[in-house]
Amino acid sequence: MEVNPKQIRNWLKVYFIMGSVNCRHKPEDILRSAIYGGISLFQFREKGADCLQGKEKESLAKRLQAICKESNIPFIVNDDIELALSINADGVHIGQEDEPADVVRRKIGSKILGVSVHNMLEAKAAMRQGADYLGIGPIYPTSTKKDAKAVQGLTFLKELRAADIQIPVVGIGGIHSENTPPIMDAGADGVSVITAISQADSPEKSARELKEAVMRNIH
Ligand code: 3NM
Repeated sequence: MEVNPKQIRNWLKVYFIMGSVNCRHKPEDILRSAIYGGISLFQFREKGADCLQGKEKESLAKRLQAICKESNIPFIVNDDIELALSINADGVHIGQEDEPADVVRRKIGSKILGVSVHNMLEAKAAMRQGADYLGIGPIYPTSTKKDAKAVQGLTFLKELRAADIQIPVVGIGGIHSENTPPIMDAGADGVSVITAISQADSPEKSARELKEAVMRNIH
C-alpha cells in the first residue's frame, strides 16, 4: 500500500476503532453503519475482558476487513502483528508496551504504522523508527481503556506542533463531535473514537457528525 503523509492525514480524519467487546449490536452492522456515515479509517482492536481469541478473533477480523475493502477503508490491526500479516491488513497500531516501532516496521514493510505516544521523547523515537502517524491521548477522560494514562488534554499536541513537528497526528480518548473542534485547533489531523460510534444509537449519524466537526475545523 502506498503511504504518503497527505494520504495518511486524509485517512486519520474520522478514525473508528472497535472490537467485539465495544459493541451492543453485531460488529459488522455497526461498522457498515459507521462507513455510511463517513469514517475514513478503521482499527480492529480486540482487547479487554471477554475479548475473542485465536480463530474466533481471526474470523471476526476477516469479516470486518472484507466490509472495509468493499468501501476502500483501510483496515488496521491493533497490536497483533502476526494477525495483521496473516490476513494482509493495511497496517498496525502499537503502543509503548508493544515491540519497538523499528522492529515492527521491519516486520510489516510498507504497511501503515501508527504508534501511541505521550511525550516528546516517545514521539521523536516513534518518528525515527518509522511511524506513519502518532496517536495522542487520552485527550479527554475515557472509561474504554482501563490502563489509559492520565488525561493529558491538548498540551502535548500543541507542544508537538509548536516544535514544528508535522507528522500526521490523531487524538484519542473520550472524543465525540462536540468536543472535537479544540483538538483540530490544536493541530490534529483527525479524531479516533470507540464509544462515540460503537455505542451510538445510530453509528451512521455519529460518524457523520464527527466528520462534519472535523471538516469544519480542518487547518
Ligand atoms: N487509547 P473512547 S484512550 C484505545 O490514550 C485508547 O492512548 C487511548 O476510547 C490512549 O473513544 C483509548 O471510547 C480509548 O474514549 C478510546
